[in-house]
Amino acid sequence: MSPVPRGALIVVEGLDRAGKSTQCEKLCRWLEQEGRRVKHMRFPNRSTPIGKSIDSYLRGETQQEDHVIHLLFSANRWEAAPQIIEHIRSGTTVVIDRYYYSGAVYSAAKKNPNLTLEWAIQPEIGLPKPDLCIFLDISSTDAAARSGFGGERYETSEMQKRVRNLFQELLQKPQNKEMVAVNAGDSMEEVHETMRRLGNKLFEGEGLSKPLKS
Ligand code: T5A
Ligand code: NA
Repeated sequence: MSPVPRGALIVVEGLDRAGKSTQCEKLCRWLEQEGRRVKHMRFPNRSTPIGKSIDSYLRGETQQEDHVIHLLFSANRWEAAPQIIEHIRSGTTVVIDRYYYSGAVYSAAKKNPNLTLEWAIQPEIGLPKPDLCIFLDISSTDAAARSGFGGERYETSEMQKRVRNLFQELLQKPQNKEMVAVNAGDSMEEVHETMRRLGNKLFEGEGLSKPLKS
């Protein structure tokens, strides 16, 4: 009997209001229609004890030292890692709304001189590596045309500009070949179509015959 082919690990990243949640939903529905088993996850996962601390920090209800909150975001992924690995092993494709790319860039964007992009990526090393990371890129003008910023920490245009530059820096790194930028300023349907094309390319390619990397 041949083993069950593994699922894919697909991450959707981007700036606030880029349309990550909208596109993750659409992608999951399409994958299901294609007959694939799909698990939709998101980070931060605010439902665990660690996630609850992150949630109150994001709402501005509690303070955390920059490194501490960074490590909590990372721990929130590590606590889900065994589940991600098990889904993929058993043939389920996992679609994740934000992952360690957000983890690295939002912390590095704070301009704490002791918290560089290089430092920020260290605790993420060893987590399951995505087969595809779709970066939904949106200009501040296009983002401003969407509903206003919420009241959460990081939702300021100055922070978003730094976050965008750092995402661009990640895209250029040779070790991040799985990252693809998609213009999130297009219509929802156009963005979805581009993502379906990237999905098809992934499932038709050789990548999924190889084990999941970390
Ligand atoms: N964070 C996160 C860290 O600092 N470290 C970490 O490790 C992680 C994982 C929480 C915050 O935590 C930070 C980053 C964040 O600041 P969150 O809970 O994921 O992040 O919340 P957000 O990502 O901020 O959710 P957003 O509000 O940014 O929204 P989405 O998911 O990008 O966008 P979406 O789909 O909800 O759409 C936003 C609006 O735009 C419309 C939608 O209808 C909606 O109204 N829209 C479009 N309009 C026109 N054209 C399109 N193509 C559209 N697509 C969507
Ligand atoms: Na979202």
